[in-house]
Amino acid sequence: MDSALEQELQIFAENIRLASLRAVAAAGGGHLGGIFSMAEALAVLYGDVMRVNPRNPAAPERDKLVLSKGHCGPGLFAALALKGFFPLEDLLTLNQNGTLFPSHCDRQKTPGVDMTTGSLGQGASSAAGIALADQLARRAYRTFLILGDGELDEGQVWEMALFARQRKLRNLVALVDLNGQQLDGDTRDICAGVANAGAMFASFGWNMLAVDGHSVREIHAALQPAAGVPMQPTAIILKTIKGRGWSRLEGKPKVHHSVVDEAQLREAEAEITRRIASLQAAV
Ligand SMILES: Cc1ncc(C[n+]2csc(CCOP(=O)(O)OP(=O)(O)O)c2C)c(N)n1
Repeated sequence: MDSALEQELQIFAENIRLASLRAVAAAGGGHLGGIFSMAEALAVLYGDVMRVNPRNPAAPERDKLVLSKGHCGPGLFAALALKGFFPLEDLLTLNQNGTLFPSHCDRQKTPGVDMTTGSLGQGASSAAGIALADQLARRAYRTFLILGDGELDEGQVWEMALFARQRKLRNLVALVDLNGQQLDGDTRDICAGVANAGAMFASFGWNMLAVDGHSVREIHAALQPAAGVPMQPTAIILKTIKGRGWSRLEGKPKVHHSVVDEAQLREAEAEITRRIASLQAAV
């Protein structure tokens, strides 16, 4: 990856944070912790890796993404808006009556959203089904599945892991946002085992890679098709920090859901836009 692309993707990630922050603030609240922790992953996927067309969002010939931690939908909507699927300002209707942007992902409402999610675990099975359909139709496209680490408590994820290995879904890539927190506490206090998500996927017969989930360079390298072993699905463990990118949330406890008032919005906007300016100046 050249440094121009690295810089572009870092800025993309910050703009995902900024746009989802504004949408969540307008809606009165939302899951910024888990949105901010996956911003770099979304930026790499939509900024360079995924073959999608904003003018033809439902074409079968495209890569697909299932955001199984569907409560983080505003992060995905921000990435899609920045990619040109719909105007950025439309995100400010988040969660209002008649909006195309509900708080959780809905494939029947939002162009570019490939699966309806929100009930944790279910998106895993949906993603395996989509990947299987592409495999059977001999379409050479990949399905990306974003899972939360708390979500790994769901048995359905591990049924999917067995199934995907059995069906040799090498076109399926799961990205685990290992931010160490879930709704009501640290994962280590609730289901400590999921901290070993990489070893768990490997033991289920998956190709496994672990990267710094805030390094666009490392994520980009892990997402290259050659990084996967043939005939196996791939799990990429993203080591992340919940709330990354806003000092009020980053690395703090209980940042699963946030209500953002006017002063806090200005504070977060200032932090993020300062980083964007310094990234732009670094050329
Ligand atoms: C089946 C199911 N049980 C409970 C919930 C409520 N819930 C919403 S988010 C969440 C925590 C998810 O934690 P994690 O997967 O780690 O997401 P992240 O920290 O990345 O936001 C829970 C329990 C749900 N959406 N679905």
